[in-house]
Amino acid sequence: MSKQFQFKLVLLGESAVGKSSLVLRFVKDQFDDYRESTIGAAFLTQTVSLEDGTSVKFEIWDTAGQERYKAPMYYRNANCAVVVYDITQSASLEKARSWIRELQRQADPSIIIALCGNKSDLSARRQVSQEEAKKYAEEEGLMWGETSAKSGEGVQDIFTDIAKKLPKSAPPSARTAGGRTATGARQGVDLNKQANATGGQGEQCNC
Ligand SMILES: Nc1nc2c(ncn2[C@@H]2O[C@H](COP(=O)(O)OP(=O)(O)OP(=O)(O)O)[C@@H](O)[C@H]2O)c(=O)[nH]1
Ligand SMILES: [Mg+2]
Repeated sequence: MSKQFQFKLVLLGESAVGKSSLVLRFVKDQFDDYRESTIGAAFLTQTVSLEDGTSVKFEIWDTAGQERYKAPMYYRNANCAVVVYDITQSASLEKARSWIRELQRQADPSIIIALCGNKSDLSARRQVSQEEAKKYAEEEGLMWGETSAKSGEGVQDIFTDIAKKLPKSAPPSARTAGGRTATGARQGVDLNKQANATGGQGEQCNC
């Protein structure tokens, strides 16, 4: 059996940039033109198989972009974050920058952050250039990519690139019980060593 690792991933970004649509494309390969705005957060899981024979199970927290639901608990202990903006709305990149600043200040220092420009199928209405977003991502040491939850373009790539980048093991000296390092950073949990894997597909949590 191939080795499977488990990581917590959080999606953040302004309302209507397409966070839930990205997750729906990634997990079920579907798209809805009319999606309800998320209330609280939704929890889903999806597994990515890598070429090296390992697989990564993402525990995904799809948060609500509306300000009234904002809560740091969703990014606390996250191993990775996908911060989404809409390429047709420059204000949504500003919101993404503010999320990134918050993650840099308050999230686990080892968190891997990917900046994701969604709705690439609407490039005729583009307000955020690839150059601008890429330059910012490079300056901040973030992964970056454009996606279209509608066409599916780039969606698998962004999650697979994150899966490849996540550390699959901690140095033995840094490893302590519960998958935490001495610095408190959460490492991947090797599911082959767990009696019961947690998390099911499509669970909804309005907490
Ligand atoms: N054209 C196009 N529309 C998209 C794309 N992704 C999402 N949408 C549309 O954008 C709207 C908002 O999408 P959601 O996925 O609900 O956005 P969200 O970021 O989850 O919003 P909140 O839950 O309120 O934070 C919906 O009408 C989607 O159909 C995309 O890649 N291209
Ligand atoms: Mg949503």
